[in-house]
Amino acid sequence: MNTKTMKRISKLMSLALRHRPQVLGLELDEGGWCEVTQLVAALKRREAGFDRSRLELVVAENDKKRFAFSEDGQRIRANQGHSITVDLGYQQLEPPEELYHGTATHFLASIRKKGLIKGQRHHVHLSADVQTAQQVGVRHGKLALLRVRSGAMHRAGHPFYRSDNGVWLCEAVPPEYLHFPV
Ligand code: HQG
Repeated sequence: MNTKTMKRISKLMSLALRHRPQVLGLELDEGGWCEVTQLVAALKRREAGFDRSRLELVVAENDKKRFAFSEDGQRIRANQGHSITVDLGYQQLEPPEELYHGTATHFLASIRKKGLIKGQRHHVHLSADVQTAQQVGVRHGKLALLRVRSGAMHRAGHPFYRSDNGVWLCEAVPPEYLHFPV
C-alpha cells in the first residue's frame, strides 16, 4: 500500500469514525467503537485486498495517532475529533500552566470578543507544544499563536481532559485567559 492510498483510507476512516459512520455502513457504540471485522469488510469494498494487517499499518503510521484499537484488538475508534455524540471516557486532568492554540489571524477579532469556542467539535483543542499549535493554526490561514493560561483556568474550576493522542481539551477558553500575539 503506498502513502497516497494510506492517506486516502485514513481520511475515509476519520470521516466514518468521527462524523458519518453511514458512509461505510458502520455501527458505532456509545464509546465510538466499531467492530474491526466490520470496518475491514467495508474498506475491502473500497480498496481491493484490504485486510486487518493493512488496517494495522494505517493506524500505526498515522501522523497524529488518530485511531486506536481496543485492548482486545476487536474494536477500533477515533481518538478525538468527533462530531457525532460519543463518550470517550476521558479522565479530568490537571493541565500544564500554559497551553497553546494555533489559529488564523482572521479569527482574532471574534476570539477577542468570545474567547475560544468549540464550534462543530465537542471541545476546544489545545496543544502542549508550540510546534503542534503552529501546524494546527496554519491550516486556517495566516498563523496566530495564542497562549492559554490553562493553570489559572483549572484553578478557577474549568475541567481539562487529554485525549489518547495527547491533545488537551476543554469546553471553552474565555478571552481573559488568552494572551494574544502582539
Ligand atoms: C477558531 C486537527 C472565531 C479556532 C488539529 C480554529 C487539531 C474561532 C477554528 C484539531 C473562535 C476551528 C482541532 C471564535 C475558535 N471566533 N473563530 N470565538 N473560537 N475559533 O479545525 O483547533 O486533523 O474545528 O481557533 O490537529 O483548528 O482533525 O479546530 O481556528 O487537533 O485530527 O475556529 O483538528 O486534528 O477549527 O483543530 P477546527 P482546530 P485532525
